[in-house]
Amino acid sequence: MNRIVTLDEFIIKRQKDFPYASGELTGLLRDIGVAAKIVNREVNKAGLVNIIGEAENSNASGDTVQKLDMYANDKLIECLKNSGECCGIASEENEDFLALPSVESKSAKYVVVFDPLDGSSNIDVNVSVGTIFGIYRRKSDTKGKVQLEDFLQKGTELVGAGYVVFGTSTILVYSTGSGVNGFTLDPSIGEFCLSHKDIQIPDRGNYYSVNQGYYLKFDVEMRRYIDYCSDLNLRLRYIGSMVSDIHRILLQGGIFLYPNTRKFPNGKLRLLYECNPLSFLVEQAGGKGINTKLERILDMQPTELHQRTSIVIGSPGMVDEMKAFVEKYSTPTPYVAPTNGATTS
Ligand code: P6P
Repeated sequence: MNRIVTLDEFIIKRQKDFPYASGELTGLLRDIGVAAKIVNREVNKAGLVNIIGEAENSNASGDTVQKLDMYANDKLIECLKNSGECCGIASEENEDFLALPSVESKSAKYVVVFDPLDGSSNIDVNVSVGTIFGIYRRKSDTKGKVQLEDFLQKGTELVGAGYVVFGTSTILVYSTGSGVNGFTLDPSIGEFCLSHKDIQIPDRGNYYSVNQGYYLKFDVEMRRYIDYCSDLNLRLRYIGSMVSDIHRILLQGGIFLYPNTRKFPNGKLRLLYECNPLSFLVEQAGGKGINTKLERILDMQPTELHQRTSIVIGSPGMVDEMKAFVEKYSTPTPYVAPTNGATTS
């Protein structure tokens, strides 16, 4: 039987691999691990405690906020204050970013973006949900307050990212830029234990993940690619919780698509705290994440906290294949001559 390696032990050991690491990121990751355990405790008994059901308010994106979302949001913020390594957070559940008070007059170097409970519409029907987080080094002067620019950073600037899937078991998967590792919570000892070492996404897989209900609202090239997946007899799996769909694809291969639709012309999913952290992880595991304009997700320059994007993410061989469909079938935007009388060369 393999020796148990806890998340804390792994984080500390990995810190030694970075000669200049001073422990701040270690403290931050441990805070997130604690928050995950606390949220797990409530998610596991959500059916028993009166925290299920729609809260009276909605979040910045206009989604109805489930009480468990708010609970998870509050716990993550509370835990991120512990080590004093985080100076600000941006959450799906908060309209604006939050500056966190300094602890023991530390000048914290990091900000954290997160979706506290992704796929929360699944809560009432006991289907898996998840937390997604991304960690950036702040850009603004550490002597001053955290600024919006600290959050509007490209995904390539992430120093760490991860997710927690609250499913048949609770698994925390993260990367700080040197590979992806997964830890399963052992409730009997209250520890996340290394269970998925150095995750590598297969080049291809038997799954494709898309909301088939919007098929007729997708652009033609997307519909052609989805037809192609169906022709290949790939299996359609779509949970309605991105983090759960991506977890399957990370382990078994496949492709997840949320293209633009008429209702969401720029895509529905959020760039900062859904697509960037998950694309960082998938790329670290050897996969790819692009938008339907074929731009690499991590290269996109965010312009607002709750910005949305289309996304196609997963096995590299399958993302490349989808790109070929877009290049072959997308109808180029018709050229409209300038009407100001200027001559076109
Ligand atoms: P739809 C959950 O609300 C979420 O943000 C993702 O986790 C999920 O993949 C997607 O939206 C589901 O959206 O429009 O298919 O219900």
